[in-house]
Amino acid sequence: MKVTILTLFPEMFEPLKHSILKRAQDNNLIQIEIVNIRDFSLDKNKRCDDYSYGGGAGMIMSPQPLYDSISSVKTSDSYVIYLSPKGNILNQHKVKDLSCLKKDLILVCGHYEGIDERIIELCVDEEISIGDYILTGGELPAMVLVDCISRYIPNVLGNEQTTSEESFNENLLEYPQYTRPRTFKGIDVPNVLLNGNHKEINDWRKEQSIKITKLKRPDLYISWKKDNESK
Ligand code: 4FD
Repeated sequence: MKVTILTLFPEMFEPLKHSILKRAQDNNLIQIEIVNIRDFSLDKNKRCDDYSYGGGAGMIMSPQPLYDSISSVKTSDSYVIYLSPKGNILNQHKVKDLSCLKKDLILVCGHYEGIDERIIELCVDEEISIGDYILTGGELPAMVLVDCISRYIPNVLGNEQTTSEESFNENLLEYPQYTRPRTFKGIDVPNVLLNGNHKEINDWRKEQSIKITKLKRPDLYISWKKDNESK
């Protein structure tokens, strides 16, 4: 998979150079290219923002540098995503779809009060939001998107990928997990996890997942129940 990120703040993308995403790039499983929108500005001072027609507080990103930077990286395989609070809310199903169906993503990071609407009309295939809150820019959402999409690229995760997202776990929250020591600050690891009976352990974990989901995320619980009725 190839991901091209268009931004006015390329130095913000340092986190993608570490840990699992570093290894994924070193192994050519994912290619991440950061492009500075400012390099495309035809303005004599390289400005990329301007006042809002109609007035109002805040600056808007100008269409020219955005249009030219997108055009410079776009191919017939590109899927252009604009990270914005108005977008379709990201969830694990969407992540899976993007990772499996698209091989060339272009992520446009807005700043200030957003971008000129004509760029959305002309260039953007989909607007995505990572949740109902406002950030200072689309850079963190772009990194969130790259990170969660990468987990579905074969061989990016060392070993554990399959288990947590497999059928029965879909739409369920994770069960509680423990590691050594057996007792910590007076709290014991549940006995069922120590007896080596894998059927009992799996049953306990499933029961915990269902219980926690029902309690904390009734919306997910309903989706899980629906999915499991039709099977
Ligand atoms: N919830 C998100 C995305 C971007 C962002 C921006 C208009 C502000 C939150 C367009 C206004 C972009 C999100 C930049 N904040 N801030 O995914």
